[in-house]
Amino acid sequence: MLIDRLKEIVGPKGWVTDPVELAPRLLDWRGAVQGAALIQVSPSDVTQVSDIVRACADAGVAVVPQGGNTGMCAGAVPDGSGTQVLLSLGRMNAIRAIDSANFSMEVEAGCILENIQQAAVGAGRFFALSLGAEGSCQIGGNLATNAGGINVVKYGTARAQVLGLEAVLADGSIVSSLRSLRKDTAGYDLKQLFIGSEGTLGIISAATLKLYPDPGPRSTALIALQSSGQAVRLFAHLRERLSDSIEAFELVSGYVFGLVQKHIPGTALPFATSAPWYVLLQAVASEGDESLEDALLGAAETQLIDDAAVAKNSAEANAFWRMRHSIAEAERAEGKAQKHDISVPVSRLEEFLLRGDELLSKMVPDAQLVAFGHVGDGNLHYNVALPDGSNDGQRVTDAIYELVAETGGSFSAEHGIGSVKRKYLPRYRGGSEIALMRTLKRALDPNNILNPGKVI
Ligand code: FAD
Ligand code: 2HG
Ligand code: ZN
Repeated sequence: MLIDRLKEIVGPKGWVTDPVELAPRLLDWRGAVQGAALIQVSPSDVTQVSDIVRACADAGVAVVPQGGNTGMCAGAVPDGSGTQVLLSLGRMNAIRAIDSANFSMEVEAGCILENIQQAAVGAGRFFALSLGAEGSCQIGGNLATNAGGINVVKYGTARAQVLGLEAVLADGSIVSSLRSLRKDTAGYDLKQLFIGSEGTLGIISAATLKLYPDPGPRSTALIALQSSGQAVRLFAHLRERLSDSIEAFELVSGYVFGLVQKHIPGTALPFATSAPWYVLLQAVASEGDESLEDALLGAAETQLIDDAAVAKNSAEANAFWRMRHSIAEAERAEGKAQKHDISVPVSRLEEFLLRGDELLSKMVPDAQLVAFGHVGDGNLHYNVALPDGSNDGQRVTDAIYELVAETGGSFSAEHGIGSVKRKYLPRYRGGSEIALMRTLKRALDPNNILNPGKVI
């Protein structure tokens, strides 16, 4: 029987069937999608992952990989049938090696992102991926979703942090491309198949990550603005003056920071009066570039900013970032908003924001926009809280996604597709792209056992 075979593979510490213990693993982070599972298995090495997948393939049973379960699209939650196997990577959490001279690090898929960042710092290096869930999300989940976060404007998404990868295929075989090379054109770049595929093409078991030199001290500023369009113009202004020194450039509405102050203890804005919009930005000190303070003074002279607070020390900078990283939690505490993780070219962001305002005020005047995001990447969390009992959710989402398409954007910027956005993929990735995605899925997982019902 499959269940006995799985218990045998992982040993007594490696499985859970108790419903109480399983419960938090079967509900997605937003509390919107509830699943069920035959068993949760937690392998301790890649051979066990391979044996689990082979046993499931032989039995024709689906496998759902799960990291920290912080994903926003319910991709890591099994369906409600109770027949799927939940494969948790959490026990595979070793940082195997740091090669300081090569600026690289080899890690297992279940490593918590924050532990990777700290290990890099311990070796005098910097790992660039950073996001609000970093204390609990795992690198395997980050790579499987091609996570973005706050540092994309300078360093790129999760995909850009990977030199090599090891994955287990749908028949249980192991593909190892765990090289640590910056240049390697020997054949297809196979690791890219698995990055961003949300567990539907293979189970990521380990990765070689790219490290950077320690960027040194940063300047962090919180800036008050009258309009979201001002933020887009400020970004252009500062990027010209500070070039690649900008690590993060985040937009947050006054309403959203109000939610943070309401729900997250010990948070406060450093201004006497509140503003409709804020930008939180971080820049590294770069020789030859203007200082952040001087660039901000220049922006104030041209009325691009209303007020600004530059962090005087790391405690103040951390307090600003704590407010930013707590937004998702504060929004969840206030009640579920309709999420739209969208991106448009930065050059069309202001147009999108203006047209979005117009659309919402006509369509759902009682709705509350819950907007924030990574302006430097053209990625907004354009979330909408509808009044209790409203039936407008679907209509609003459809209209926003159409506007995104008209402004040259994507309806899924950094959270992936999971199960909740799957129905939109054929509309916005139609024709030849979706056909090629299906060809890849069929080739790599002909019996559809890897995370079925997700993405495609
Ligand atoms: P999970 O949620 O466990 O899984 C996500 C998907 O990856 C699922 O489809 C799962 O099946 C698959 N998967 C997981 N592990 C593996 C593996 N080893 N092999 C193959 N497939 C696997 N995302 C951003 O991009 N930017 C942000 O700024 C950001 N901020 C966040 C802030 C908060 C407070 C929260 C709760 C979430 C945030 N997220 C953000 C969303 C989320 O994508 C990330 O938290 C993270 O990348 C998910 O990692 P995880 O380990 O929790 O993955
Ligand atoms: C963030 O940027 C995350 O904080 C979460 O991507 C976005 O909760 C959201 O909508
Ligand atoms: Zn985000």
